[in-house]
Amino acid sequence: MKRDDDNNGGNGSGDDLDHGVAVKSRTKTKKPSMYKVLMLNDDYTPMEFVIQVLEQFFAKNHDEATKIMLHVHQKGVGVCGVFTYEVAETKVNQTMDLAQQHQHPLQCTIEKD
Ligand code: TYC
Repeated sequence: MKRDDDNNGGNGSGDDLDHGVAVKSRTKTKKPSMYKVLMLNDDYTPMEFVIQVLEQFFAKNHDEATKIMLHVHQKGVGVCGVFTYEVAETKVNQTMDLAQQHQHPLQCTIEKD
């Protein structure tokens, strides 16, 4: 999908309509960089806890959460979602805080997409 970034209403020329006066107004918008939240496998965190985290903080349904958890369990690492930096950071903190409260060693990290 093409974006009309130059805030001139999309006439494409960056100026006003054709009345002989060119008035440029251009405010460039930039798409934010996106970041993956990765979940790491360990030998101790219960599978059901990982599924609960994926449902609670990453808005996955039970089937999606189970699939991601099993992928991490088998491959060692998996993607929970892709977010702007602040959102990714919040989800990592929520996950690690809950894991710590339950004394599970679950780890997740952020990686630039
Ligand atoms: N390997 C864990 C177990 O067998 C389950 C697990 C899955 C742990 C994914 C962490 O990110 C994880 N109980």
